Amino acid sequence: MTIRTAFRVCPFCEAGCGLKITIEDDRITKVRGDAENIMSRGFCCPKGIAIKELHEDPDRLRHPVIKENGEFREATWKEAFEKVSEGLNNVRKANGNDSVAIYLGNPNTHTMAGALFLKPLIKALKTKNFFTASTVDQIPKQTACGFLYGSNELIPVPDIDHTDLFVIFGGNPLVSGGSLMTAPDMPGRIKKLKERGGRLVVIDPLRTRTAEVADIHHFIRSGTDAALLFVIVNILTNDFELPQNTYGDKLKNIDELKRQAASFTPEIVSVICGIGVDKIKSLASDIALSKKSAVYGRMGTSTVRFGTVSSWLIEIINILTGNLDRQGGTMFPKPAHIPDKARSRKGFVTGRWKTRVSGAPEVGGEIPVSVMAEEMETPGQGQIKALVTVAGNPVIAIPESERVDRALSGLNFMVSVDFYINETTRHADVILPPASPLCHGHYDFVFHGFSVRNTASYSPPVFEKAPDEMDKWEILSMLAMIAAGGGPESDPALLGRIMVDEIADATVKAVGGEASGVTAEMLIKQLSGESAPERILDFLLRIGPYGDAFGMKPEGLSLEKLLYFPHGIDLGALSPRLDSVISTPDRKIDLMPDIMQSGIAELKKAMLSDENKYTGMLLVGRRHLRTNNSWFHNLKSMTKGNACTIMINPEDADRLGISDNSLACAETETGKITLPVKVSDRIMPGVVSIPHGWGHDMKGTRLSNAAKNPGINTNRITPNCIDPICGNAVLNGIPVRISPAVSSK
Ligand SMILES: Nc1nc2c(c(=O)[nH]1)N[C@H]1C(S)=C(S)[C@@H](COP(=O)(O)OP(=O)(O)OC[C@H]3O[C@@H](n4cnc5c(=O)[nH]c(N)nc54)[C@H](O)[C@@H]3O)O[C@H]1N2
Ligand SMILES: Nc1nc2c(c(=O)[nH]1)N[C@H]1C(S)=C(S)[C@@H](COP(=O)(O)OP(=O)(O)OC[C@H]3O[C@@H](n4cnc5c(=O)[nH]c(N)nc54)[C@H](O)[C@@H]3O)O[C@H]1N2
Ligand code: SF4
Ligand SMILES: [Mo]
Repeated sequence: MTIRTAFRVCPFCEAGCGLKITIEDDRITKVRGDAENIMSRGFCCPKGIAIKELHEDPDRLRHPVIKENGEFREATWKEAFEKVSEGLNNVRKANGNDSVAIYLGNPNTHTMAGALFLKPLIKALKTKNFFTASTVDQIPKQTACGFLYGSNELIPVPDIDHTDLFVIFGGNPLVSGGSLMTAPDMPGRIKKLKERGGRLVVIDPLRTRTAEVADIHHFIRSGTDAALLFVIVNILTNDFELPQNTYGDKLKNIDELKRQAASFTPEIVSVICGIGVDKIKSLASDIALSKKSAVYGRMGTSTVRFGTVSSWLIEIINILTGNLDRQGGTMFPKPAHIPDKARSRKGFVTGRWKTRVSGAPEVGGEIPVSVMAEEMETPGQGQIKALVTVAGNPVIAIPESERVDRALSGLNFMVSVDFYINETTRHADVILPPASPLCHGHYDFVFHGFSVRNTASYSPPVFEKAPDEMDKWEILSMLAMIAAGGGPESDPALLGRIMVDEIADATVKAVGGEASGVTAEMLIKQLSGESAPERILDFLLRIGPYGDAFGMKPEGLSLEKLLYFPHGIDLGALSPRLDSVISTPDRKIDLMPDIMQSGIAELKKAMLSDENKYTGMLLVGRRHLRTNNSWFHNLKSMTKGNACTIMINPEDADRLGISDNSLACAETETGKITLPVKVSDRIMPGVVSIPHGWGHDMKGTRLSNAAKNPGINTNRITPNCIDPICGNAVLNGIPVRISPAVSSK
């Protein structure tokens, strides 16, 4: 028997914990947290351990499947790509480029293939109908940061390891692992924060696990954070002396900001958000008086009606207190693969085009998933008739999910890159499954950029894929080449070579062209790495800010060096770098971007005028430690102790005649669902909570374990409402009617 140990960064959430995997004769016998990993130091959660189950899950597709007479059958890759080529080309030829849409799901951000090989695919498709899970997630934060700092990629992260006061609005990092804040071992980090005398404040309508370990938890009525944040801005600008000269003359428009904030007083907003006047005042003064504070917001402040305004105000608070770009505040990481180059100063714009049916604005090149169904249903030039999905489950993930489901069933052609036949991919004509995550290497191109510490880490493949399997990057290359007019017989390695050539040419240009004595061939010859993603990574690391500059700085980073450090390389704490990254045309921060004005006007109408105030029940979502959006319910260990229930406060339950473990109905303008009740004082009165990602009872899927305990999809009743500034879906703070249901027993 041969026994070996492999180290692998977990690809399932943004924390990126190190895993230690023991393998005996090609079988995984143990998965544990890697005690030596420089970021996670042995921490991992049950999802990381479940990588073994995912690897071994018999339902996970090992071969492409093609639908024939309504049933999937196994096919060869050749057959599958021929069918894709024919399907996509027929639709495009007959209806134009926009008739083919693409939807990218969340796990793309967790693979090298997703980070590198989707861009060429999107470019080759030449479609305006480009959708991602960002518009049911973080796009408000990206939009706010885009307008403030000039790029939607410039999102500061809370420096949790050095702050004195960490304030979380609508995030539950103890369960989610943290989002747009890569900080594995959140329990350990919070413990350390407290040990050094720091404090954690959580604002959430649910007493979450994170709220439980907080020094202060405020229940907030969902959807009202924007008003509360405005009060804090009002108090900060009026009652406190703001730090002078922190940003030199970089800040613009503070007077207009003050003017807008003036309408929001603690007395008015207290009634709206449900937090007492004194508590609001002391929250504001704590933020103002702490030497170092980091205010942070996630899903609860993004996926709400005023998500962009809330996300913007969170940045504003960090700026007003001088905490943006300072240790212990919020900072911009410096990942190893992004060269320090002159940044574009074009600034950030949105709305370069509008969607065909309802005129929703483009943001960052994409359009909101909330309009996907209507763009499929509505006839006319540009109607979506074919869809490519990559690592996504929009039938579960997006509002008005039953309508999305119907819309997908009406398409002329659909291809999915996924290893499950789930609620979405069951509509596909062809499913192209990438090999198991353990068969490809991993470097976090996305989340090294949101890390609370600068680090770099590469995990080589743990297993070789079977000869008849394809890696995700190869599948995406094939799709890109097919979309670009190449045949189904293309060589997937070709695109990788082209991409390496392009980076080499740009690098040579940046050093002054071949006159400098450097040629593309010289650089390419020195690359190491077996696959295209590895070679691209090696290139980017070597020209990156810590790189070996192709031997000119021998102590610098390269792929080879990363391979020597299986537990990761520490590149140091975050340090101030606003000056070098800010990308606005005048290099200033406009505190009051014009685009916010319409949102503020709406906010005032909805919250400050009596006739528009909503006082009924509100619905919010939640996450469980043993879930990963919609796709972990097929793993047995992930469904233990984890149920799809509606959580309701005892006060509301009594008033409505609903008891624990009974069934209740939740009804919105979109639909009605019935689900088991959990009565709990963890949820505040007036708000109910239902987890998302469930609803695995649809015909035609191949999710045998998930189907045993299907739960119900909350997005069946999520109305199709968007944050008008960036088109993000409203998933929290939804008006809902709750009533007892007759038990079906
Ligand atoms: N275990 C697990 N981990 C995950 C995932 C998963 O499904 N399961 N999903 C991953 C993904 S894709 C993401 S984006 C991240 C999300 O990461 P987080 O945002 O940290 O996770 P959520 O649990 O969605 O936390 C949102 C919180 O906002 C609260 N909330 C709802 N409405 C409001 C409101 O109006 N105001 C305030 N202040 N709070 C509100 C909810 O009660 C909830 O506790 O998690 C990632 N990690
Ligand atoms: N009501 C409500 N709705 C929500 C949310 C909420 O909080 N409330 N959260 C929203 C958020 S934050 C998100 S990010 C979305 C998630 O929505 P999506 O990203 O659309 O869906 P997931 O459930 O993450 O499904 C991911 C799919 O990718 C596949 N997959 C996993 N790894 C790989 C891989 O390496 N390659 C390929 N090709 N496929 C892979 C899985 O099999 C699964 O089918 O849901 C959103 N929807
Ligand atoms: S916290 Fe996230 S990265 Fe860490 S083991 Fe769990 S799922 Fe994996
Ligand atoms: Mo997400």
